[in-house]
Amino acid sequence: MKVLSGIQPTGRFHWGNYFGAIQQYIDLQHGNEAYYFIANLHALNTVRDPKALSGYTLDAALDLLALGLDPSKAILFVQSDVPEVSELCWLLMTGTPMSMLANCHAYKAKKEKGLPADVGLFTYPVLMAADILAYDAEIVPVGEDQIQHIEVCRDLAGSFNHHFGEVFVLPKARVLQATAKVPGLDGEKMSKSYNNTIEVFEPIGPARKKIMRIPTDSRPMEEPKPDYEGDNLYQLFSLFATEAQKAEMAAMYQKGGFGYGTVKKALADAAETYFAAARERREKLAADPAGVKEILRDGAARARKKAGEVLSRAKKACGVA
Ligand code: AQP
Repeated sequence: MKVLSGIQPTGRFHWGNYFGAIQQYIDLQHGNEAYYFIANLHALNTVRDPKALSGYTLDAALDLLALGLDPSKAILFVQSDVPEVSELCWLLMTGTPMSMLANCHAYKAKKEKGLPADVGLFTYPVLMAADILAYDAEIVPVGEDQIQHIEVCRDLAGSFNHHFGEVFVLPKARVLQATAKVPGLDGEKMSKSYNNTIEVFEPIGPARKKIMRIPTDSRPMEEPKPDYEGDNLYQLFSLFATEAQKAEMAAMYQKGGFGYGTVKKALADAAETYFAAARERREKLAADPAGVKEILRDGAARARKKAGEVLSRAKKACGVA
């Protein structure tokens, strides 16, 4: 299968990015033709500081490699290194109804809040469609928030195929039920814009402090808590725990007589252990930025080859080649 996904370098990756998307990238690099890119053109919609954007881009590559992305198995590259995608985006834009984009949630949310939105945000789903279609991707591993954009991609590809012949492969989203929407520290979706995240490689001290400050309900400690599955702390703990650890924690909630501090400490310990090896790998990788840039260059060359083929297929089909 051909697999593709992109992730924005708008800051450092958080637990939501990891469990919703990155973990899938790593699983799917085995036995598939996998393309993963750092979406710096999309990030330009929010990051307007050039130094920060290039810094986050390198950080994103370091994070992905440290977390287990293997460049001998998957193709890792930076979005702007494949200009064919921007050209393909134009071909798709010429047939995109305004109403379809006006309905997309990222744009709609800004409008509803009365915030000014630019054309980049409005057309974001078309660039995302080009990102996916350029590699004939069949599977797109993502979190729940991206399902709508993949539907837009399918609609645009279907409409292009209808007009010009079978050019594009229609992709499917791959969302893992258990981690489709990882909650943040406040129980809402974990998201940079809600300021409720814990970063994967956040220094241990500050990460622990954030965990210890997670708000909890005020039920007395003695009371059993049979509705533990809806508890934010329990949900976060489950991300890192084995089945046996989860069962033990569930039993504790059902029995009652504990303080939430116990759960917070268990969560902090589990998260620390979970990412310990990746943290070490990241330190080693960070000592060799030239090596990481070489991986990205090689990835871009391989990605351009595939994107070039698809672009020329699309251009021929619509009469501009
Ligand atoms: N909380 C989440 N649960 C599950 N999956 C998530 N993803 C993001 N947050 C969660 C998935 O991570 C991938 C990369 O997403 P992105 O590059 O679009 O990052 P993002 O969604 O912009 O991250 P934020 O923190 O939510 O940023 P803002 O606040 O700018 O929107 C995607 O597959 C996404 O589904």
